[in-house]
Amino acid sequence: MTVFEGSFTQTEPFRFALVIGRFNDLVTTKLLEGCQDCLKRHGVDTNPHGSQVDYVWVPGSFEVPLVARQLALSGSYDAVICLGAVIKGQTPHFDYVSSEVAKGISAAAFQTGVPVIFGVLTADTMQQALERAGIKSNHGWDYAMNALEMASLMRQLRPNIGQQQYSSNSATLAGSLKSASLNNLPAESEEKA
Ligand code: INI
Repeated sequence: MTVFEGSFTQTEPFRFALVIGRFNDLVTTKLLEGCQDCLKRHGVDTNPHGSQVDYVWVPGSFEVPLVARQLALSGSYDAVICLGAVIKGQTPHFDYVSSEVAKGISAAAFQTGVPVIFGVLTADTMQQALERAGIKSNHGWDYAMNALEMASLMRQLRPNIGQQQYSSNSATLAGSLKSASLNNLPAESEEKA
């Protein structure tokens, strides 16, 4: 029998997409910095003009799952990292946004088979959010670690992916997104073949 676990050392072949909510961008830009710092220090080229990381900005956390799912469907990425900050206010908006984004991100991963990292901070106050986005620690770093580990693990669990190298439906993101649909997912039988 075998023990499978992700490593953090062989990051050269990985490609990541980051989806970032602009709402509360004081926090999300800090999460992004932490995330980039971690990826960089593990050998990932985080330059937006490079070949390993693409960045997509959306209005707020509520929009993150739709875009994350579309990116995962493109077949172009080993993991999609979702960054957002939902902060409790005087209205129930917080509850709607936070519950939908959590469900949506989970669904995007399940529906596509691509790791979609839940990097959406929920906090009672802006102060609390900032403490987790750089003042005390930066959860952006942790989300990047989760992405690296899951990317590595999924390659081991689906060894074919190494040879396919995103070839199923994507040469470029633009091209792949046009054709992305659930139909592009490999059938269960193909995956095992
Ligand atoms: N979006 C966030 O990312 N964080 C929040 O705290 C937030 N609150 O509290 O309103 C928020 N709202 C915007 C939402 O994500 C959508 O962008 C908007 O509702 C349009 O669909």
